[in-house]
Amino acid sequence: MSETPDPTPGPFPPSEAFTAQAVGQASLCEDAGADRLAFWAKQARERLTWSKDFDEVLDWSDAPVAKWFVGGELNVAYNCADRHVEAGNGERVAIHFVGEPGDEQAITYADLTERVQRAAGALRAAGVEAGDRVAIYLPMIPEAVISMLACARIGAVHSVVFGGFSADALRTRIADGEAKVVITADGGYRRGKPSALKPDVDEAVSGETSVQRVLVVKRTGEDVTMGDKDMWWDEALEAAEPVVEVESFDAEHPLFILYTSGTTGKPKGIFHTSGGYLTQAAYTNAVVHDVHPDTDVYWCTADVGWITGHSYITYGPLANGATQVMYEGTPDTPHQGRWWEIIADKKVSIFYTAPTAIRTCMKWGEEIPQEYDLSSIRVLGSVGEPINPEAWMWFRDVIGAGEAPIVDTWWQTETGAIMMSPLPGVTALVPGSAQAPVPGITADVVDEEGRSVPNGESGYLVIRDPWPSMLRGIWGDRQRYEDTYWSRFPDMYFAGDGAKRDEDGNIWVLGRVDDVMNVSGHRLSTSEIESALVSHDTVAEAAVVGAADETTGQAVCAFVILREESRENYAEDAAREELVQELRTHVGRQIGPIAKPRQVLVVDELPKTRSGKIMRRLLKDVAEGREAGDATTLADPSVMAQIQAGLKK
Ligand code: 6R9
Repeated sequence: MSETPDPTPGPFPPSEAFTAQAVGQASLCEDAGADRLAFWAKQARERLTWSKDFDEVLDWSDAPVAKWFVGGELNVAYNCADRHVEAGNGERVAIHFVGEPGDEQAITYADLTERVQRAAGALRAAGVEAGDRVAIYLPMIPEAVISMLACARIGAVHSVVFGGFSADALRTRIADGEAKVVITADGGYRRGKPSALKPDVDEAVSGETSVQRVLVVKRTGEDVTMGDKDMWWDEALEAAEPVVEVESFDAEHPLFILYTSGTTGKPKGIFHTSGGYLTQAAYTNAVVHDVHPDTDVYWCTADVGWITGHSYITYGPLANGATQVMYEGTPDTPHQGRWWEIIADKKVSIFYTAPTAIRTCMKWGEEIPQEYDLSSIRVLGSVGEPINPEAWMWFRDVIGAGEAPIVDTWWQTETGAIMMSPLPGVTALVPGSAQAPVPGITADVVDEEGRSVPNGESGYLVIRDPWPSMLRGIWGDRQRYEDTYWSRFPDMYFAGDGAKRDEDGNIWVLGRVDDVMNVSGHRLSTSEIESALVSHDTVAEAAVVGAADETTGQAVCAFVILREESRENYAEDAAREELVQELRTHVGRQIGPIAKPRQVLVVDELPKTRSGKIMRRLLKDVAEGREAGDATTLADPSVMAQIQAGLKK
């Protein structure tokens, strides 16, 4: 690296050697440019096995709900498991599982197929039929992937709920999707200790519920209470008749629901279907991550509870027949070199992670990864939030030996698969920018009126044409789907992100333009956390902002006003500090630990406009330690001075 940091490092063109072997070649862009629908039809036919070919590529007559590969039929689980065995690759490892305590499993495609068939049988025995919903609440263990594929095998719709979410969050997601069965575990390992999951499920399915059966994987062996609905996973699989037959489902058969934060308090059940989703997941995993299934070892560090885990652990890599690493725990257990140790041990060649993790590793120091042999690495990827050029350069220099291409992939739960990214064998890389839509996708940056902005200007990120893995809606709420994504600009999908087009035409995603925060690459809604805060007895009103944070990108900062009757009780510093800790824990319990505010500031007033809208922009200034900006539209302009004076006390 140079002595004085170059403000705009790069661009870095691919080496000739890399380009020569790359899966994604420049011809992709030409093909997609010449005939977009024919291009997608080709991807669908070449990458997937259909039991019945489709007769129409796209039906957009019910816009904005698309139908892709109309008339086609397939089985998603067969595409991710059985067919690789049939092709003679049954002995290839599908998943190298590494548990946090150090236990390992090498699961071949033959093993995976068998375990999925048995799990599908257990679901059937539990009364699950095609179209029924199954909630999956598991740690990062192979059963998470196996359960998802077991659902797909029999046409059931999975709804994976991140294991870090609370019982309350699980309950609302179960209720919204009316799940019939829950798949969970006694617990998982987290930071060197067993962390229980089953008690949260017990709470979530207590009282009135749609859930008829709970299947419990034994992972930690800790004591759990087994009630009437509960059955051990192993016993259920043992007793069940494996589902060996491969049933065909329509290309538009529902595959999963995944909840994500919106601008209102109620999480949105993003709904995806089969043929188009799997096509784009497989295609992007192949051409963006440059996966060569017979030689590469791929590792995506996401949790299956997020869309990244769905598309780039379960569906994309397994559809491609790749070998991947799956790791249960945190990067610093038992030591801060754990990830690099796994890379060296398993000879990981493609490593896909999040900027927040990269920045954390930077903080721990480059001596740690330098102790390990990372020479197997040849492609690096980033997802979840903008990656700052410093982190990009560190990632490439320290983890990628100064050579590995980095693919900065922009996409969303809603888009289902990668939408923008450089192609590692084609694009000259610009650190910090997702650069351009992948071939087949039409993204644009537009102004308030929906006109493309010229180079050098900023605007809103939109997608102009339907794409195969696009969401088909919000579960049970078509109107909300149309309002949220299709009302801001006519005939264009509005992603909720701001973006800039630089002088060379590269697109830089700037972050959300709505009330959604991005903490460590996880989406959180300000209003959801605000509702959690006001549900506490002492809180009258709350305002939450995402403040810039060096490691997590954004951090949750909350401003609360206490109820009249509580004020006196918390006038003293010590009592107030105790309350602040209690409120943090309260949010953690209501939503999940990731939503815990970094800071809770007790204030007497909140800055509001005359129409009563909280001016979060001003609170953000305070949370980020700046002098508050223009406060002239406040109903009471002295409020900001009061807040700042109060905080200095
Ligand atoms: C895959 C995923 C989506 C939001 C998205 C944007 C941000 C994701 C990004 C990025 C800049 C990238 N985001 N990738 N911003 N550069 N490469 O993260 O899905 O959890 O739904 O979040 O994340 O703000 O709108 P999801």
